[in-house]
Amino acid sequence: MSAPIYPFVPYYLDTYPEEETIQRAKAFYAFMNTRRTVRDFSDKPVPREVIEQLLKTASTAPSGAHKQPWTFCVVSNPALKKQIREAAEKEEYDSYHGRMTPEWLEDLAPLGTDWEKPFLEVAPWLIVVFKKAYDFKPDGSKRNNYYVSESVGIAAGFLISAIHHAGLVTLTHTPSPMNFLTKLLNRPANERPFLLLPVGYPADAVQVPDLQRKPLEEVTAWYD
Ligand code: IYR
Repeated sequence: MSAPIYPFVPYYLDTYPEEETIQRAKAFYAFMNTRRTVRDFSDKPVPREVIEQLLKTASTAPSGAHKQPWTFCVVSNPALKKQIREAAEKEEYDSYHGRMTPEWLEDLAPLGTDWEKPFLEVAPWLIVVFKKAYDFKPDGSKRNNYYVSESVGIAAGFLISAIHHAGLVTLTHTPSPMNFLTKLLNRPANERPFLLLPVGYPADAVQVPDLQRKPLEEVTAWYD
């Protein structure tokens, strides 16, 4: 069976005069530039409906051949969060005590991270993003997905932006290796853990490292 052909429909997008376009670009930058990775969470609850809406936004991301090769596993169950924390900390302990190179540890030192991950229990929600290497057809055979990491990375970016827009915080946690998440969340063979995003309110009087972002000149090359 070949894939269905989409009918094409008109697309209407609001566009703006040049000055307003500039103002909108500036305003969005100013907003996004207030986003920070936060590692200390409040245990204040966040309604499930908020998380549902954030995930709908994430799932608007473009993807290779529109395969949408992602599953967002959403964990609020305290016992499961505890299991995830224990398994993540076990891996992280080994990483920080021998698996990471001295150079890597030196690069991380200014951020003050370590193997302990209390946010995995304190944050009201954990979103574990899985990428689908392939899909299953109704007969159980495999159907390929394309640019899976790119697609899921973009969806994760949308999700992080949506979290920020809702006045919530997150961090991109990548315990390594991550296969314990496949087991604990009972995921099928075609899914691989990609990122773990705790979501919640920041802890009272939270602090973040005073880091600077590279200026535009350092991150761009122009070919006029
Ligand atoms: N995954 C570990 C280590 C870590 C690695 C990088 I690169 C970071 O930017 C931050 C942490 C951890 O979560 O602590």
